[in-house]
Amino acid sequence: MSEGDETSASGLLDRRLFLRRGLRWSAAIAAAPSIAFAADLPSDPTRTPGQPFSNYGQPSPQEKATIRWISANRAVAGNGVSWTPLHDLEGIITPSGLHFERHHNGVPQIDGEAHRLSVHGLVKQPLSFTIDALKRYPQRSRIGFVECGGNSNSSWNLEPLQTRAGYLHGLASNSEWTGVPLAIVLDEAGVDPAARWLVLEASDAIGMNISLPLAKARKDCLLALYQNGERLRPEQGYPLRLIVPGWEGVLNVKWLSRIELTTEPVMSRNETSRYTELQPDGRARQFTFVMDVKSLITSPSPGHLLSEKGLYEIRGLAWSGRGKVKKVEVSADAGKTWKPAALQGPVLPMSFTRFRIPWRWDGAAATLQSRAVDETGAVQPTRTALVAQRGRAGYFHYNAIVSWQVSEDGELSHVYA
Ligand SMILES: Nc1nc2c(c(=O)[nH]1)N[C@H]1C(S)=C(S)[C@@H](COP(=O)(O)O)O[C@H]1N2
Ligand SMILES: [Mo]
Repeated sequence: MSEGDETSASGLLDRRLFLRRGLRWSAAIAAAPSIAFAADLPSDPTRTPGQPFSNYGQPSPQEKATIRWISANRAVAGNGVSWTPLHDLEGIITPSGLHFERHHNGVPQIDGEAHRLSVHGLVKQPLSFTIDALKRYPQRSRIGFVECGGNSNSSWNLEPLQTRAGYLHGLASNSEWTGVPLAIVLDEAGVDPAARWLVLEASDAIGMNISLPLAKARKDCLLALYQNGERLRPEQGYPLRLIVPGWEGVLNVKWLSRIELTTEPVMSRNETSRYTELQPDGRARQFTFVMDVKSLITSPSPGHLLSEKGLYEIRGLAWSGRGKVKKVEVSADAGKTWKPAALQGPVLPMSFTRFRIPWRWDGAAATLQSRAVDETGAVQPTRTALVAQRGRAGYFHYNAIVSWQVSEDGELSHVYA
């Protein structure tokens, strides 16, 4: 089927159909999902005043099922994750209260006034910054994702796990981060030409530490103070965290307190025993910093129900640690045929990108998939290709195509296709 065809055999429609023809959904579907304006609209329920003002707003109580899903490791206090409910969210910004969490030892309660960031090691002048001092430096904002290197790791399992899309792939969230470019602070301290690495260290109980190449630190990293316009949430690293665009979540050190310039990586737990894995040829993958191109359909997805045949908008998210998303294609027949989805702007580098495509469901069983391509030409692999390349010992960096099966009853489940 060519791109211009209105409907392919799998029911996917041209992504621009509605824009171009100015069609209304109700005109395009047999049974319109809307109901005509009727006389039985509820009457004005009350004339008494509503709720009072509040100092800090909360979601509607009716949305109480839109929550992070917590999987805590009971053996170590405060070690575990909570997942972003990607299947309930729209657009590209993750609300701060739903940003996924990965803590190794809980959320420390840090006094922002007493907190210091020290920069030392291979520098001309070791420096110590208060948060107030950092706030006086020039700041930048960037919208981008943080994704844990272990996101989606249950998909390495032999059987597909049945849960909501966000609880499979939601160790990834997207925010507007604002703070001081790390390069400015490094220049202030004067980096010794022998330095190649930064060792980052945090103020949580575990004293998390990890190494970052100097070139990346200078290129685009931010000492973030703000998230979605307000100061960082404690769970996201208040009062100061590092943002390392497009790279593994673990490098985005929260509660950041120390930066040491060195010639070599420190070889901490997070870059040796973790985030390192054996490949089929017996060699280990280490320092696999960049998060690869990835996408998934967030709606419809498991837990949603297609209540009747007819027209649906397939919606999803795509992102790449290498730059912008260039193309997302969608299949409704398990990958036999593909149709390009519309990318909703802004399409930003190293950020979630929202895609959409109309689909006419004929009531038969179908398998929905999305496949993203980034601006470097990297293509999201099939699960079979990823497992063939990486073997069965994989744990990190799972980015294969995700498949949702639609049953004749309109229920969705997770399958490997
Ligand atoms: N100090 C500190 N920084 C940390 C961690 C931590 O446990 N302690 N976890 C890391 C990991 S593994 C990830 S994936 C990201 C998660 O960031 P988030 O909790 O804001 O989503 O933070 C990183 N920074
Ligand atoms: Mo992580």
